Amino acid sequence: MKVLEAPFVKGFIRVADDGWLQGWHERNGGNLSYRMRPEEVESVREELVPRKWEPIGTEVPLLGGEYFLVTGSGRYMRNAVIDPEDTFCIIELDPAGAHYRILWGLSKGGRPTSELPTHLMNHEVKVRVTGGKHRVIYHAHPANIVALTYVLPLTDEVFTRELWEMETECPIVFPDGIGVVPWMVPGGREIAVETSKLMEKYDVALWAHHGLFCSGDTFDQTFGLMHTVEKAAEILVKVLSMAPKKRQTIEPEGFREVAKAFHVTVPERFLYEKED
Ligand code: 2HA
Ligand code: ZN
Repeated sequence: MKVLEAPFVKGFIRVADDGWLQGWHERNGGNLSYRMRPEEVESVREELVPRKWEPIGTEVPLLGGEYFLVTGSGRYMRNAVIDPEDTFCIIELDPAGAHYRILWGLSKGGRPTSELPTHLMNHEVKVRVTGGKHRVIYHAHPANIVALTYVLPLTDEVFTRELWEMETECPIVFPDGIGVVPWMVPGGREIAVETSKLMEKYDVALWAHHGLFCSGDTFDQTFGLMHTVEKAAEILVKVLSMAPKKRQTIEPEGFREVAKAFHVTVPERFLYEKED
């Protein structure tokens, strides 16, 4: 099969384009990666031609020998539909998980996203904690959630609780909550280490004054998670813009009832009592 005919590639392009249409990917903002299944690798093998081994910039030994579809450094999500061959690439990792080589894509040259260390370290954590269920890591720059990082305290507890209160579905969509990384220089190992620590317990990591990382098992689920968090953030921005204080909201007991009705566990540390 040709790479561009493969269903997982079509799913990848759809997320890139949907994110662009949402306004989450100004210029070359954001990046996406997908951990391929062995049968997906075999299905496109005819088109895979190895290039040079390059250092990843971190080590991900658990992912040694795995293949990923990943967006390119400096590439624009809005071009995924019209120029897929030059917007992303398929890479293979060496057995130690320290080097990668490109096998397909980035037809005009270049390398995978500058956030490759964060993508791969997040994948490695998720392989371990989900038993390989999660395959998608998605980074975007949605405006409302980023705006909130200038006005809310940068704690997991406050961000989780304030977003949960904005939509009854939130604690069902992300019952584990969301983690917050304070502002750091993007694009390297240090921010990758901090983000992957949060991915041990959350599927959403917020980079202050920058954007969001989401992890999930399918493209639909991962895009839907990003969309839900940003929608809740948009509502919160509207609420904070209308009044200094909420007149009424969903109370801790309400979240406990939702958890029971929808068979999810919501950690009590997010259901703290608020001062008036
Ligand atoms: O430009 O989003 O974080 C790609 C990015 C870097
Ligand atoms: Zn970014």
